[in-house]
Amino acid sequence: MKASRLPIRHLKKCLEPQPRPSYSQSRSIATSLVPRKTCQIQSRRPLKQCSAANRAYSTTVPASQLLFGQPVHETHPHVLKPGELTPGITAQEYHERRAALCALLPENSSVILRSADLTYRSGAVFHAFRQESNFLYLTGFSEPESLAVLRKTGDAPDDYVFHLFCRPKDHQAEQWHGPWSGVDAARDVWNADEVGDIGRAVPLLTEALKGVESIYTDAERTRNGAETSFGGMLKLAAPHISSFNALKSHINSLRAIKSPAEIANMRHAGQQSGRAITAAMRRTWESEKELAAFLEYTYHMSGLDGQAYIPVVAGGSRGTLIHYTLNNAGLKSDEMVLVDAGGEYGTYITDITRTWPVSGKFSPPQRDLYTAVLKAQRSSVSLCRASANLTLDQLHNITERSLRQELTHLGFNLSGDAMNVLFPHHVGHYVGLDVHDVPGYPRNVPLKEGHCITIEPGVYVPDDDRFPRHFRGMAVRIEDSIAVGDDNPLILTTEAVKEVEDIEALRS
Ligand SMILES: [Mn+2]
Repeated sequence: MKASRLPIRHLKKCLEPQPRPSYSQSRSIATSLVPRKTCQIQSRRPLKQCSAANRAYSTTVPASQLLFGQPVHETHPHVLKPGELTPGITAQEYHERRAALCALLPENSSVILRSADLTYRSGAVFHAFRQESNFLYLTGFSEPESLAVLRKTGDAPDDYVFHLFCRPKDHQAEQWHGPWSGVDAARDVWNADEVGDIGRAVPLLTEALKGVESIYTDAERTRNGAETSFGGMLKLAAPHISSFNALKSHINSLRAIKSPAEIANMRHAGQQSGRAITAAMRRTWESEKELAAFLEYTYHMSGLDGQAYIPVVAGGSRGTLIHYTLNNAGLKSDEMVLVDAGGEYGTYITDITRTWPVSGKFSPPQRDLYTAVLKAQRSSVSLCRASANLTLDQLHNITERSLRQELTHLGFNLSGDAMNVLFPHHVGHYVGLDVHDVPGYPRNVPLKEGHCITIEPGVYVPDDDRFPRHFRGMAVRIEDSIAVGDDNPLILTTEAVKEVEDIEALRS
């Protein structure tokens, strides 16, 4: 992919300090701190814009002395390498994603992405902000109250204009709410071609959508029959457009296949999470809460962003409740504990489940049931390769057949709906930026290199007379996150041990 429409020397020329000094965060980022690769993307901007910017921003302030709404390399060199906008993902890769999306769309179309909203727990108490996943995937920009527009302008990979509208710097407001990045940084760090104050969204959108015939967006224009503020804004800005299309399936087809950098992030998340879970298995825990707290603490301390989702830490028969998340009961030494708890790194998640005996040693029935699930899990994991030419749905059926065979050997009567009772969920789902990634992307697609999925068979035995007494109330789930390879699966969570001998050896 060609990255540059403007030679570097032009960029450098337009970045030279100018005689009229004024405060600027942007020039020093571009000159002294953004690496060559990023500069190449910045040079996608036409020369006339550089010149215009040049007049407005003329003096340099080291970016490392500035505050942004999220880590940038200059302020957080321990988090981001030069050229990266989010951990592991470069500005170049974000540009390539935008270009790849625009290449899928017809002429004279535009993509509009609306950032996530800050949500409130009660009153003024807010939840941690998480950017809308497609917005994040295409921009790397993690702030609420933002709009991104991609305007396709031609057929070459570079032929699009990236507009990013966000909150302008406001020192008084930022004193209360914490820093945000501002309009200049949207251009100079996040490489938008056109930027503007989100407060002027209507005139900015009007300009951005000139000549556009169809819009691709998943932002709601109406809700419960009433127009949303986004819908109203679009009506004012582009009354001539009547062709609206869902964006999701187009982005899903890109997001479903992970790049090497994305897989590296997920491998890191899987490795650190796996190590934390193995460390947890070494110890005897008296309560679900302590075990959950240990994992969350260890994820943060090992450099991960934190937990990828509210974990399940379920002792004994609570493990039969698939989404048990109270995590507040005591643990008994003759029971197993089921832990579904993954960490997140660079906004990429890992999904992992292990089940082990609280005492560190399996009782004979615990060992039998555990081994049955492990055999089915291992054989399905080995099929996560393109050369097997299987879909997730087919893997589910294969896993169910192996479980059926194993459980029959253990004396289960599997007539009627027994398998649906014992194994009530699908064997897996896609993983990536989201735990259930690319929602709506079908599970009947043959798996290819770069698909990332989970394989997570489980058996949950209710207190029901038709099942052998010594298994009743037991729950076992074993889950790994896997990157599908051409001829081999890459198990992303392999550091979490799962063989019976390995689990028992942790306490000896
Ligand atoms: Mn899962």
